Amino acid sequence: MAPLKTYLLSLLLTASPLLAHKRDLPIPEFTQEEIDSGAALRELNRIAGANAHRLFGNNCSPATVKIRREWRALSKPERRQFIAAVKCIMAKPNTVLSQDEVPGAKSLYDAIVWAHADRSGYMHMSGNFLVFHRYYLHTYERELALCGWDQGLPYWEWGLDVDAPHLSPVFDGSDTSLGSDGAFIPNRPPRVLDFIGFDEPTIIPPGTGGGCVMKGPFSDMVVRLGPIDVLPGEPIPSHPEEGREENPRCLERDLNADPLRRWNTFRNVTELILGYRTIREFQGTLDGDPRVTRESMGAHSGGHEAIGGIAVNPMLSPYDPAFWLTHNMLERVYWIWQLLDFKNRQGVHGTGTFLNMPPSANVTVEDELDLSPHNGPVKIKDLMNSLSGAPLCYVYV
Ligand SMILES: *[C@@H]1O[C@H](CO)[C@@H](O)[C@H](O)[C@H]1NC(C)=O
Ligand SMILES: *[C@@H]1O[C@H](CO)[C@@H](O)[C@H](O)[C@H]1NC(C)=O
Ligand SMILES: [Cu+2]
Repeated sequence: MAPLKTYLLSLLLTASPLLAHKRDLPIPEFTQEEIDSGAALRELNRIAGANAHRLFGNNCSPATVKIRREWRALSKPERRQFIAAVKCIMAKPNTVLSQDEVPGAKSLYDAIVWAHADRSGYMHMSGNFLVFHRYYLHTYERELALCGWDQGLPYWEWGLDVDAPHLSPVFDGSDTSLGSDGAFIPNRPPRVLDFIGFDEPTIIPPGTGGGCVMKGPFSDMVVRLGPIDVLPGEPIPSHPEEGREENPRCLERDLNADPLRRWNTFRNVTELILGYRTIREFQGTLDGDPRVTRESMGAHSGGHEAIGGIAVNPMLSPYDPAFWLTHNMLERVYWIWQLLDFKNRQGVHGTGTFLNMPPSANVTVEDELDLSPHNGPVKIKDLMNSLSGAPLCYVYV
């Protein structure tokens, strides 16, 4: 095993007498300062990792487990290697998705984005939401491995960047970032988001960009599919008719501290993990589900709005290479939450359609998720343990 991996695993698994523990570790009381500084979240991640050690299945071991780290924990050569793997997926021709169906899907990356667009109404605001994105990230991680990045998918720790996302090592425009902010477009109106089920619209002031990503690795990226307009106040559909042709344009971004401060601080994330015991409340709160909360947005949309540009389109958001890092942070929050009480947090909640429109049956863990043509069907219950090896095999540090 590589020395770095050995070291990270020792941090994760040798919480000394804890290796012998059979039950989940107790959760300590945290001070407000520990919560606001991120120390509490770090400790919760450590406890989750210690609880996880007994869950290794046959096809996943300390030697093979992928360690998902924060972007800043990667060395600069590692960041460059990761970026090269993303570009490799973008450079591979699409050989999986039918050209009759989606003529504009020229690259493998386009085809992966379409897998999200085509299922949008079925895995947003539905019982599939967390587990679908879990499987989607895993599938992308597998493609990255085929492109030379065989480590865990990195994540973006929002709490470190709530004041200035454009200065974040994720977005600073250096050759070790995912590219800069978009070019600044002045005098834009705020976004007025009329979410279904809320009386008042949610107002997001414009961010610091708005135009094409200017500097760094993805300033020359070509976005091909879309646009697909999602009408305000209407449910998000699946199988969109439009947006299937090739329509080359730049990657747009509009980095924005405002949503991060409102929904993605260390306090917000820590309260999400500690404040809710059922999957209904936990998922409903992080996703601003009107059936569960009076807060029209949560950490999920907050992460998208903080990136702006195509990342706020519920169908095409995976076009932004940062989509994978913000969703991986959300997945980390779900992973920690689950592992703090693993045996009681095995369920899903909700039906199989966006806000149950049109009405559909409750999703159950016996149902299958399908990611064709990128990955095979998998039972939701087989996505509950990230260490089963069937198919998942990762931890967060
Ligand atoms: C998120 O946390 C910040 C402080 O870190 C707080 O001001 C804000 O009200 C929180 N948002 C929610 C929805 O609780
Ligand atoms: C679906 O789930 C809801 C909430 O858990 C429950 O009230 C309802 O009875 C379920 N519907 C069916 C058809 O099982
Ligand atoms: Cu999504």
